[in-house]
Amino acid sequence: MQVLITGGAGFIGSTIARRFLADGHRVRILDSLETGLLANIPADAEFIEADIRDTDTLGKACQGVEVILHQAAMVSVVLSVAEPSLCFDVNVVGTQRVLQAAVAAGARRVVMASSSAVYGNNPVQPKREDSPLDPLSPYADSKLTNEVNARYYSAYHGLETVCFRYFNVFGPRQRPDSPYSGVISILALKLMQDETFTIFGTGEQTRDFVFAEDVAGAITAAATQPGIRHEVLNVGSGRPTSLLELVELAAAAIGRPPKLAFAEGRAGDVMHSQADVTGLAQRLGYTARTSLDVGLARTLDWMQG
Ligand code: UD2
Repeated sequence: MQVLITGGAGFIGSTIARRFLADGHRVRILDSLETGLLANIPADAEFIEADIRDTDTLGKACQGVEVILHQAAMVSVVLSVAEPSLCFDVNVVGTQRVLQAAVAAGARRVVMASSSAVYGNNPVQPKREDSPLDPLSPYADSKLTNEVNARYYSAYHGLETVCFRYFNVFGPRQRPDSPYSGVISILALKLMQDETFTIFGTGEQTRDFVFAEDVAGAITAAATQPGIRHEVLNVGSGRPTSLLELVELAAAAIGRPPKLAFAEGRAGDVMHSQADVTGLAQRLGYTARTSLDVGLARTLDWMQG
């Protein structure tokens, strides 16, 4: 089938692109290259450099497309707090345009990236899709609004929609070069360079780390499964790992003791985050398979070139 991946030059989008090409699908990528990289785009994919808010180009990019895998977004929570209007414009207006363009072009389905951020500081563990929501940033707010919009497009325009609440996604091609990069990419780089890794808080906070190729597997199921109208599903491993455990695993994989420093916890950091993944298994028959050890080893291999 022909798919369009918005944000396909990004870390997650380009992992999805590789998976769909390997499965024999035709892949078109639309990306502004704001945070995505040209080097991430597979040679066999068609590439259009544009922002999702550019309705004319978006409309053309949707022509002949059966399923849209919408990953483009402003992805930084911290940036969203500094620039809430820009976050709303890119994430909410941009996503509304993707949904509208999908309907106009006759696309069947949109699978889009939401976030565990919608749960905020809700202390319930693991988080179920029907757990209370507590969006605490413009970013979380934008992702929740997109879920509501997707439901509307499904109910009133017959567009099939799947919203995936990603937990902490990691893997090859994740950028370690910003202070807000995923913790695994930062930690791996520090260990490899024998530099000090700073733990914010006690290190006892837990996260649900899910390997990007498993996310691509879940997206494949979401794109191909018949009989979907509107779904909102967690995408995680279902397992909590503390930061201290993560450091130990990564250091063992690299074979060098870590140099650690501790600093005050980040403002707004949630203490524990774990996905209930039964929804994903029941609705789409998919469960993430890659263990943290294996995923870490593959990420480190990639970083070491
Ligand atoms: C993740 C998402 C974010 C949002 C949020 C919702 C990533 C990269 N970010 O943020 O987009 O969806 O979940 O809750 O997946 N840490 C350190 N040292 C470092 C960097 C991080 O100790 O150098 C800590 C950090 O304070 C946090 C944990 O590691 O406790 C994970 O940090 P993160 O930035 O990878 O992801 P998170 O969960 O804050």
